[in-house]
Amino acid sequence: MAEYQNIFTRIQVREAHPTGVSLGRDNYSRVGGGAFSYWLGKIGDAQIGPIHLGGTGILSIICGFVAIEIIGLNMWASVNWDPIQFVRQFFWLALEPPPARYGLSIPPLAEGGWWLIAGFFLTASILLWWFRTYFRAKALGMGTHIAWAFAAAIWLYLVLGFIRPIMMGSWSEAVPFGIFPHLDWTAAFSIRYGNLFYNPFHMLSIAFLYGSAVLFAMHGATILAVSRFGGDREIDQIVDRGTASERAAIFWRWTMGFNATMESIHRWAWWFAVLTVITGGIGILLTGTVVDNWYLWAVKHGVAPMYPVEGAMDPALALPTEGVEQ
Ligand code: 07D
Ligand code: 07D
Repeated sequence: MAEYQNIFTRIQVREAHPTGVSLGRDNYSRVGGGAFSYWLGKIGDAQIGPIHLGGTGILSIICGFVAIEIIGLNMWASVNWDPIQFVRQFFWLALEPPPARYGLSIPPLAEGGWWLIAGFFLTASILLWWFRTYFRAKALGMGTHIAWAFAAAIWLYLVLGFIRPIMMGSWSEAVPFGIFPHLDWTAAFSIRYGNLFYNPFHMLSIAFLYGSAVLFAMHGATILAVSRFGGDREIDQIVDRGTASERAAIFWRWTMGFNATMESIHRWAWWFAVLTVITGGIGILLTGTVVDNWYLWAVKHGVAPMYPVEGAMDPALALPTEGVEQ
């Protein structure tokens, strides 16, 4: 049976890859042909490697490894070094930040000291990886859009675990390491500060998050739909607008009256994704520092109604409706 193919479906070539343009002193990163994977070829390029690690890459991996070791060993110690319990309870295990009484001082290792050290190495690892995205892009003569989008995510990460705790004067404000413990922290944070839903920057962050999903779906679908006309060659379609780009544009004008362009859709996507974490970071930074209770803030600004002093009923206490199984 013939395999479904369009220009988008790549034929998997098995030979030494072309060396391409000269990269000057970075040419050495082209050494080796890498390996080929048939299955990776189904979801992306079949070629794996060669990978460029460089100084920042190696240091980043070492720091990341140290952070994961500290987190993992602390979690394992918390179940008395029982390997079975470590696996069974893994999702619930945590390495918690220091208790509030230590403020921003250095606590004993077992009372948050390890958390501080792990946080240091994780942050070093993430920042070193950032430099890698920046300098690898420069080496290829690319723009640095990826590095700046990553920087936006790092902004939220730093607000959550570093900047806001410092402004609040206590490491205890920061997020614990652990799968479910960090969800508990997220829920507790919302309740402690009067329901994050009323934080307008949380609202904005959600709008950009949902918007990112919608834009990604619209763009992915549009390009797939016109790839039979060469639409996946997006750059060709920008310089010399062809039938694919034309149809895609007409489709969106027909259905919603307006269309992005082959170029602008990528700016829409970039800004929506980046603004999710930028607005999110602003929202978290304001919480507890400028606004102590988002519900009361919303009442004050006419966003939410005040609960009636009397006559409000807890819905959980309402009598069961007839016919509804309890
Ligand atoms: C798909 C790219 C790949 C990345 C993956 C994540 C680790 C952690 C470490 C056991 C989309 C790799 C995971 C390296 C293992 C230890 C110590 C990205 C993709 C697959 N969260 N969060 C998850 C992180 C925060 C929240 C999952 C990190 C805030 C909610 C995963 C951070 C708040 C839910 C995870 C971080 C918050 C999750 C899947 C850092 C508010 C979920 C993530 C460094 C923003 C979901 C059990 C994913 C879940 C989930 C990682 C921060 C809320 C474990 C690394 C403090 C409500 N978070 N998170 O796919 O299933 O991302 O949790 O800031 O429901 Mg989280
Ligand atoms: C965490 C950026 C840092 C990540 C980095 C990655 C590694 C691993 C691994 C390679 C995610 C480092 C990576 C170390 C590498 C491998 C394998 C990005 C991060 C640098 N909320 N909420 C958001 C919704 C509620 C709460 C944002 C929805 C409740 C808190 C988002 C709902 C309560 C915080 C969002 C909802 C609550 C948030 C996150 C619905 C809980 C935040 C955006 C429908 C009961 C965060 C301003 C993001 C924020 C945040 C969505 C409900 C609490 C838009 C849809 C009311 C405390 N929430 N939320 O991209 O910015 O995160 O808030 O109910 O801190 Mg929320």
